[in-house]
Amino acid sequence: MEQHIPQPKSFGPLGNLPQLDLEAPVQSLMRLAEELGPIFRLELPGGRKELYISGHELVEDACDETRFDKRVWAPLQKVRAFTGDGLFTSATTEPNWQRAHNILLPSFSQMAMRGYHEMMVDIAVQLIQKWLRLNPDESVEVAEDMTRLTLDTIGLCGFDYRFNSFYREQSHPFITSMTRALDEAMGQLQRLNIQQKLMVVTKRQFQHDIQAMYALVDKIIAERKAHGQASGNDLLAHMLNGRDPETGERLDDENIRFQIITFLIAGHETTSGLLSFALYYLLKNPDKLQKAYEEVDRVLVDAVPSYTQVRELSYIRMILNESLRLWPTAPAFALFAKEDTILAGKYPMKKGDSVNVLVPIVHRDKAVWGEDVEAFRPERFEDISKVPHHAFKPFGNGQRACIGQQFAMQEAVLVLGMVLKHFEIIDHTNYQLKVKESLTLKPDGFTMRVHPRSEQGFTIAGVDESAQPKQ
Ligand code: HEM
Ligand code: LEH
Repeated sequence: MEQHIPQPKSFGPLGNLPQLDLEAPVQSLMRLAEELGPIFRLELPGGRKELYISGHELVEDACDETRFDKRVWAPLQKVRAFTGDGLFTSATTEPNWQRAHNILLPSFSQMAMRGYHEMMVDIAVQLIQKWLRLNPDESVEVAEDMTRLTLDTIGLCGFDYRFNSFYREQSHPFITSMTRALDEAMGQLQRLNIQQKLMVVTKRQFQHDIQAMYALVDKIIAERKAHGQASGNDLLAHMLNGRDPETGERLDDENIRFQIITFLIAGHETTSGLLSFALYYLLKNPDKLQKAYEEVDRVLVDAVPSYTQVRELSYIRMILNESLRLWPTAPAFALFAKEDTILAGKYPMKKGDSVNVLVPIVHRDKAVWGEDVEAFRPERFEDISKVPHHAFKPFGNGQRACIGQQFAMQEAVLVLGMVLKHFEIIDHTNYQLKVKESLTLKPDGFTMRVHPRSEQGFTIAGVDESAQPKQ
């Protein structure tokens, strides 16, 4: 028997928009899921009808790749204005998706991570040095510094380009354009066509930002070509020189531009949010923080961590997974039915019909995670065989899952490990979590204090910690 799907009362051409906080659409959707249950429907401007799912059975079934595939849904269509048929915003059936996937996969293997290690350390040391030079009464803007770090890391590892964000008070101009363009892309989702047409200045700014992003990327490509296309062994070298092993084809120049913008966006926003949420949860859970200190003191015994030591930080990795459970920084993805089917044996779907997965609610499904879903408990990830993988989807699904997952985790473990090795972290404002939304999620207005932990005064890349002011 066909099942009823709840939908809140809708308001003419605005649909269900009045029920949503437009500054925080994902959190509005989370609230609706809590009220209406594991599946509900919304009507959005432009006559768009969307199904949102968040129960583990529905999500597990929709993740069956024989029947469902990634949908480049409305938010991604908007981002596509500047990432074109790059990996993140192309349909699986577009020729450049498979081509780029085949060419770039080796750049994200566990083997490749070893090659990025020195560069990741280079940028992490810049963060540590900046924090070591603070006075005791100064505080750190957590998400802002983490964004500096993750942008500089993908810039250096991916393209041998230094954004040098730690030497700038304001964001790098690429980030200013990128942030504004992403905000505008998300804003467009909430406007009626007529409103959109009238926003002439906004539209002009959007086009200006897109051109500014293209200009930086084209400069990076031109400089590499000028130094001999074959130089380097980074992502850009693989994009320029790689051939699809199945067909022998290369990526064309326009697609390389889209891929670079994709990697600059994807490569830093989410990882920066992850590190920020992890620090927030550690501040609020002193017993977990203590366990983390014990691990870094035991494993990180040298001035800078080795690749192998980073791999040994298993509790730090569990902390990051638990942070991704509570606040998956890429909070939603969409799937469509490849043929007529019945979702979880209950909900008939026609070929092309789609569902949007609300990841933060899937990650709070009590049926699989237990009653204490709101508690921050990294120990859930201790025994990998006990993790309900079908209900843990922070990196998406199947062949369209995040290609940068290993990269993100390697970087985040390294940085969180180094931060905890060097600093006592202090919740000087008794920060109350407020989640800011653009394409991704981050703690809003989150600051903390950091005090050097070392008594004996070890050195890191030339900075003597014993020279720091003592409390
Ligand atoms: C795709 C999450 C870091 C590059 C995805 C998807 C998710 C995700 C959920 C699937 C989106 C969808 O189905 O529509 C995350 C999270 C990260 C992270 C939570 C950090 C904590 C990274 C990094 C990179 C990256 C560091 C690159 C260096 C990509 C790309 C795709 C993708 C290129 C598209 C893959 C494809 O469809 O072929 N990511 N990501 N991500 N991510 Fe990430
Ligand atoms: O749900 C959203 N918008 C609604 C409309 C709203 C008014 C309810 C809709 O249906 O359009 C906003 C949700 C946006 C979530 C997109 C998450 C994608 C994040 C991926 C980041 C890219 N990345 C980074 C690293 N790897 C990939």
